[in-house]
Amino acid sequence: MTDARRRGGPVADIEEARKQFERIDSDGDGFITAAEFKSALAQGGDWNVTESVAEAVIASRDLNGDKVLSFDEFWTHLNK
Ligand SMILES: [Ca+2]
Ligand SMILES: [Ca+2]
Repeated sequence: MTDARRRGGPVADIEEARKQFERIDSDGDGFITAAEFKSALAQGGDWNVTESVAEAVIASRDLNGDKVLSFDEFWTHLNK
């Protein structure tokens, strides 16, 4: 986080974003599903996230309505 602060902008680091995306996308198909998002959060210690919460988060970031997040959608959200 200190790196991003040193650069001083709200623009996220695309390399970091890609790593984060790939960590969440556990089956590596290039899309994040609600189930993948939920287990990523659980691995981060956030066991309170239910499937429906994960679905709502995905839906709020899903630009084309296919119920999964592509890297573009993930990236767009980070840069909002
Ligand atoms: Ca996936
Ligand atoms: Ca989508």
